[in-house]
Amino acid sequence: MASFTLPRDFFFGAAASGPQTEGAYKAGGRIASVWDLWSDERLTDFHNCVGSYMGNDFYHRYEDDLRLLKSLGLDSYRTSIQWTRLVDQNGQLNPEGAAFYHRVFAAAREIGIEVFVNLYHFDMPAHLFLRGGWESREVVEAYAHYARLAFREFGQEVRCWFTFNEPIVEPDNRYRMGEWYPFVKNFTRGTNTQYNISLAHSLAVREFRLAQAEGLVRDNARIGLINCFAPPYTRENPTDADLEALRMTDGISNRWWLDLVTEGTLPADVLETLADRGVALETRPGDEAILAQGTVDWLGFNYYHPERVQAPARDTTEDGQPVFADPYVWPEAEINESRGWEIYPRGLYDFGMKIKNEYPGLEWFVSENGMGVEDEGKFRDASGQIQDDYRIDFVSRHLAEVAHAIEDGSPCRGYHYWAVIDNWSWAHAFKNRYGFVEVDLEHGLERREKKSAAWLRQVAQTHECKGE
Ligand code: BGP
Repeated sequence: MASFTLPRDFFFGAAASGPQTEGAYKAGGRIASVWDLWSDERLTDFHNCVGSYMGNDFYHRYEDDLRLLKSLGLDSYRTSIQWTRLVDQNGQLNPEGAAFYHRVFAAAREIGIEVFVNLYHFDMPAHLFLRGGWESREVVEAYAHYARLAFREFGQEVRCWFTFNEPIVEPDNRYRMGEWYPFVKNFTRGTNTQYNISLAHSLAVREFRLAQAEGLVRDNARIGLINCFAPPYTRENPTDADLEALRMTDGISNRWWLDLVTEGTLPADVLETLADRGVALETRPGDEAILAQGTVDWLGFNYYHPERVQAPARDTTEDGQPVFADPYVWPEAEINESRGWEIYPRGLYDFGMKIKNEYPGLEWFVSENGMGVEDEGKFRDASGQIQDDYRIDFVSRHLAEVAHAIEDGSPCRGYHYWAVIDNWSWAHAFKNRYGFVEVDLEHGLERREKKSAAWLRQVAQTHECKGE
């Protein structure tokens, strides 16, 4: 394991989301989400046919789970409000849903865990999805309305707010690559959903500032955006075409959001290339003024893997969709075989330097980082405990890069590990486990510490790791 020392005033916590933990999908007036729709229609798409219904039962166990996080030395917990739980079919506040989140926030406050609240984690209400989802301006307005209700309902209880988790993922997975329901493979439709999500984000920031100006949100509250800004790389000795692939990959996945949240604009060079390549954005008069309100107070960076690209073998697909880059497999890449993702801790340092140099003054934190491993049962020792030394190695190496970035002047304020307690993960369900704490599906979802939990406790409490 790697050694490092982190600042004293650096927060250390856990990240999760409502739809991946809560379960109780019909309790307390919750309405169906797009994930329930997909699960109802094609349950076999989900690993072991485990659909979106169960989470890890946080809905019933939140007090115990929060105590468990506290006992691990953690000081903060990011989760998301489920739009489907807080707001009913008619766009009105669901009092039972609101009461649940009030209880969760109160329980966290009581034991000294700060809650970070995200408003959207890929979980659109099904009825809005069926009315066009992110392709519809009506849905953009509905999201802004939901955000307004949330800020006003919990504004005195929450200090750290986020509009979206990984806003690039639904455009990519649902509309460009066709991997998630409704399995569309259309670059232009994907880019228009990305554009509409950018408007939705900006409208939510405006709602936040309005509520704060009215005294309904705490003065010291902050709003941010969380994204997986996968640092882009290309091959050594790149050609001009490789560099062009890098520019557009970085432009669409990273600079799009970074410019939006720091300048309130979208990158002109990217918009120009998209227009040249026939990707027509459905803009309306007044959009620029909306986007201008999308600047935030800080950023969350979800980091799992870098993005390596090279010049595409062809410029368009058979059906005429533009191709801007092909994946590049770095011969020296270290791969997490369970997930197929490259392990490259240095990406955290590189991102830290990019922020320091290109977006000076912008504070950030690692909002997700973690290692998902399939079939962890095979690592149990005689006592039944999972011996996950690989997780200690993974996290310590990433934290060493965070410490290095901070030493070199990047304003990184904290670290949240993804899924300290195992949870449900979209179509992969419970295939890859991320937790320092196991959730035993065979024994009533019982929580059991893995070997790495003791290591985490030590590091979270001391902000230090001495290595081996
Ligand atoms: C991030 C998401 C999380 C979580 C994580 C792990 O992109 O924000 O919701 O799922 O990835 O990925 P996966 O579950 O696909 O292995």
